[in-house]
Amino acid sequence: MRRILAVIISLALIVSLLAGCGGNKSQEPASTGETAKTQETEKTQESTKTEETAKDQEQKEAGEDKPIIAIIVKSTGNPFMEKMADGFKEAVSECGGETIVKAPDQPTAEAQIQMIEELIAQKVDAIAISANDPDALQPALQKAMNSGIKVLSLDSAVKAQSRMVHIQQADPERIGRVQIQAIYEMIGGKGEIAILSATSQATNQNTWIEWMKKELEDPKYKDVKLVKIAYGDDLRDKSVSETEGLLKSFPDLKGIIAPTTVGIAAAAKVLTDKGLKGKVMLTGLGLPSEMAEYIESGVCPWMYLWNPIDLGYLAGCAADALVKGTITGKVGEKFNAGRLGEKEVIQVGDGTEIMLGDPFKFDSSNIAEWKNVY
Ligand code: RAM
Repeated sequence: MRRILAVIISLALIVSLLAGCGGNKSQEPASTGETAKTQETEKTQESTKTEETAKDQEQKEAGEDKPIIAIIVKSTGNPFMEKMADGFKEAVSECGGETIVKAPDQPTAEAQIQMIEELIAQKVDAIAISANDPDALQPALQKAMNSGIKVLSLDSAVKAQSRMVHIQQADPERIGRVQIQAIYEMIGGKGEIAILSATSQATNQNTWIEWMKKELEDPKYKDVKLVKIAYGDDLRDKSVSETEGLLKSFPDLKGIIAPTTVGIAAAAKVLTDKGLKGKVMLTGLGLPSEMAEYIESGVCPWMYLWNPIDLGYLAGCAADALVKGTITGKVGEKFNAGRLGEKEVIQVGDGTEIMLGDPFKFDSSNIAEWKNVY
């Protein structure tokens, strides 16, 4: 019986390796999201702590060593995070592993720390995290690494000392600068602008905002004034009230940049409801599925993003490569990221990263094509 079971497991393993990690389903550029168009995201059952522990036990008894790979997103109720987790599950499943998805109710470091502690106790093989606060997460993540868990961040980085590698969506300098260039063009080169961000501790938004400020130092922006950075915490209601607050406090406001998919959708709704289309311009980072109506109406003439499914998928492949020892997170290492092709670990600042691609511009000419993709 044991022998038959072993043969079945080996066959399943070979099939999954050919289909996923080992194979190369597509060579499409990651940032175009073309791959996601043709490929339905495979749904792996979300796992609870108890289910996984029982499964882990069963697998050990059967002599099978299936990697348990966890992802902690910023918070629940954010469609970008859901799509990212879908891509992650797809990759882990292709690689023959099991995924645990953890999503805190609120986008706080405290909630994420509690989840890291739970995953350490569960003895998972890897943890991928999108950070709500890089400083606060450091001790818990170091504890995880010291206990032998492979740790990586994606989307919103943790500190270089708290991870083995970070999965970067696109060059942060380009993401930051391009949003200032866009609002400058939209408001005709002068006037007050504001930023509606996510949480005040989010690594990714804060890095992009630093690059926005650097871009604003160019003398060409001498007539553009950044009046406020507001934080909607990636919560829909708070993002709505923060947008309303900006409009009230700055009656001459000409433009809003929201470098968060939750923020931009909330701001677009407020501007639409208040009839401010064309009076207060809007750009930033948005999901085509949530923003299509506002791009088509002209409330947000154009915006940027990358494929969140591919971002999660790349992190899932990288987590598997770390667990299997194909990579250790050192510069110059290469691995096969399934349908995204070969990827390389590069040095950025004091840590290493794996890059997905370029930010993609969505406007009225292409939004119809993308609104059903992600
Ligand atoms: C929100 C989150 C996420 C960010 C996107 C652009 O969904 O803050 O971290 O990458 O926006």
